[in-house]
Amino acid sequence: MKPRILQLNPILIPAANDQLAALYEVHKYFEIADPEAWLREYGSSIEAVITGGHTGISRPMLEQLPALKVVAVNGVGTDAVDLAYCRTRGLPVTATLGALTEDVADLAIGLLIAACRNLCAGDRFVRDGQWELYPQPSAIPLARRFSGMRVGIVGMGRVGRAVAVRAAAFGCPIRYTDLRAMDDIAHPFVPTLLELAQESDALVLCAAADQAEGIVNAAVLDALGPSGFLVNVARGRLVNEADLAAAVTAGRIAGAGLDVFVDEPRVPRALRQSDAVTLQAHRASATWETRAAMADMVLASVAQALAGERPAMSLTT
Ligand code: 8YV
Repeated sequence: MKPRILQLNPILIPAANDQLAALYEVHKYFEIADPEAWLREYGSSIEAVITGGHTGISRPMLEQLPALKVVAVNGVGTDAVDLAYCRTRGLPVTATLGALTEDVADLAIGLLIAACRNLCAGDRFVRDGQWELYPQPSAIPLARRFSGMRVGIVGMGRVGRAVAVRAAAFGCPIRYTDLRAMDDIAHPFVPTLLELAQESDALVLCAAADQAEGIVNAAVLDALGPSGFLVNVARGRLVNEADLAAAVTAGRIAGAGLDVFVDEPRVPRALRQSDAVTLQAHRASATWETRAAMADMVLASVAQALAGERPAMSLTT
């Protein structure tokens, strides 16, 4: 009999789904009509869970899966999994470490350029036929230069470092904040987010959200100021969204580029209606190349755990 695995999030790589189906009895939780009844009946036989970084897995669900040998997160964020509880069970929680770094950093820079150069508003202006109606160059306000902007990176992990490399190539002075200064980073460390915001033209959020919620609040946004930009490719809950919406609406910051939100897929109306904000639907890792590499890591983690080995990408065992 094939081991039974539970998938909480779709994997978008057909070859990976074929491999999963060949090796395991795969149950797609998101397609089950009565998931609670299903869990009661089959929970005790599930040996592996595959989930997304944002989706994670709840503690009550983990408690209904006593035979579980691995939680394989198809992503790098593990803030939606109770790692401490998994440690007490000796349960490996794996992530796709390193697989999505480049894509997430690419999108961070893309969002920042889109926000400060008004790319999406410009696109809408042309697409809607407004250019023909208002052909004078004065019809569109001048934008803000990206090259040379003072970039403040919040969270100098893999993604933060990759953002720094890219921003440095645009001649941007870089500073960063994190839980502590890092010996192997030449850029100046700034101990508090508030000071970093004061010293930056753009704040780029690349931090894990395990220990931080609502850290970008009204005070930080006011420190960033009316010519400052915010980019978030990490987790929505790092930002106090009501404070951000108020700051954007009142012009207390210049704009934002956002890939992640507090309550996805719901995005506050004020952000959706603002031309100063460039929005994405949590797409930073969504390329064929990265998702294929992530799926390979997920498959490897499940195979290692079910073979009785410690998965190489385990964060808890
Ligand atoms: C993915 C993410 O979109 O890596 C993460 O933590 O949130 C994202 O890159 C998600 O995990 C895809 O399932």
